[in-house]
Amino acid sequence: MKKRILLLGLAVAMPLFTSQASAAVRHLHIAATDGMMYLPNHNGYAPNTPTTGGVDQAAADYRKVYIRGFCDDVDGTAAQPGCANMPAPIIDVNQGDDVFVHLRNIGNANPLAPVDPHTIHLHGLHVSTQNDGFNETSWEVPTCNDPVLNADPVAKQACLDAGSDVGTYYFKAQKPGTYMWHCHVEASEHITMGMYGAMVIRPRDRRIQGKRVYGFDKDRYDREYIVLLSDIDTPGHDAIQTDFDGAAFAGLPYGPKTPAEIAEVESYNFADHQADWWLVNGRAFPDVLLPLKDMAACNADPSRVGAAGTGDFEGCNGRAEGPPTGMLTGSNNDPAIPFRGKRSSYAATIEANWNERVLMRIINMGYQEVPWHIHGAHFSIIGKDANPFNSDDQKREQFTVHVGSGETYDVILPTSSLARVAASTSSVLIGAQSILTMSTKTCSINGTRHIAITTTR
Ligand SMILES: [Cu+2]
Repeated sequence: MKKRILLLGLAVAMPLFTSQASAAVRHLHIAATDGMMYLPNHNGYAPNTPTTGGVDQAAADYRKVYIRGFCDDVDGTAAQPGCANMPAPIIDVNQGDDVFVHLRNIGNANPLAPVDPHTIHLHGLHVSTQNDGFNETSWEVPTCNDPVLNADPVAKQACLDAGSDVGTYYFKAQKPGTYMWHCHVEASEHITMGMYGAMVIRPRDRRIQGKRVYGFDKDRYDREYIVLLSDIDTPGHDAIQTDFDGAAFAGLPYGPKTPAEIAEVESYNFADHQADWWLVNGRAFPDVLLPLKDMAACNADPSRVGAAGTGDFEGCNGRAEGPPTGMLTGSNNDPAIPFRGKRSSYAATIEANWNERVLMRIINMGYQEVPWHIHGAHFSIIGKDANPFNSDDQKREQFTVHVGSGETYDVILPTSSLARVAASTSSVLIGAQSILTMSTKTCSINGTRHIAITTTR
């Protein structure tokens, strides 16, 4: 009898082990809504590193900005209006997976903002037109949370019962590499408002999964980081927050408003986008030095719902501390799913040991080309736009890569390339920690704003 039980146990355990490694059917639930984020108005606090400890953050040091975005809907019912995270959760799947992305449009927390449909465009994937998220040639997901339906509970319930606020996108994960995804409704508005995130497809072979970008020995890495670049034009965010209403904007508690600022909000045109903040993983310097906030805990906090009807409520992006987030339940990034290798996150501080290979998945969702530069080191570009470079190109070492809008680069930095770390032989440095910090700084050259991407350690 004992033998039979043991055999049964083996028969059950083996398929489970195999299925975890091979292709899977994944259901990812994502909600579209609004939120608030914080941009640092200062240059000042001590960075929160393992050696300096905490930070001193005052509310007055931040500019609160309205965003549109996405958040993890967990089981398709969990998300609440106002939970938007920027960037959006990472879609992280394996080659061969059948991926169903269920988009639920839960509407706005801010009653002043325009009510809009949303979509998901999987940038770089070879999907059908129907699955492309370009609403003019396919379809869009409306919300049941609009003023008309909210005034008619019976009609609202019928809308919810019919599932009118949910749409499902499907794709077969094919080419490994780094991608991005975003809403494609009124793209110039919805993207710049924050509706975008990173996407990763990992090579199929389970023996190398999580350790190789494309499945080859030459793209092996020890740690991986998302480097999602974007920019913000705050008057556009103020315009959407108040539905282009200058008087409502003047009433918001974000410092004095000049007549010119009020006029800009009233007449704002997204075609005139001119960034005034530049972000790495949703953060402007010096906030890139902070650990990420625990978005799930923040969104569950009932006290963050602000004054009703004003359009000014508490946001979850920025300022606070907590474990890295941006993970999407049901993906490889879901902590509940066993996964070999280091997971990606939107953490903006790279920590690595001597003699490791650090992968940066660089994604540009902004309007401007960004020269990404690492001080005191050379790196190799091992792939671009989900295509591996050939061996000779991969061996060529560079210290800057120019990342255009809508492009992705996979870059590997061997920490052994870092100057001055190698005070002695590598064996002496085992256990020592080198911290690379990604940050953006703006500067003015001949009256034009430029971005300097710098790394310090
Ligand atoms: Cu949208």
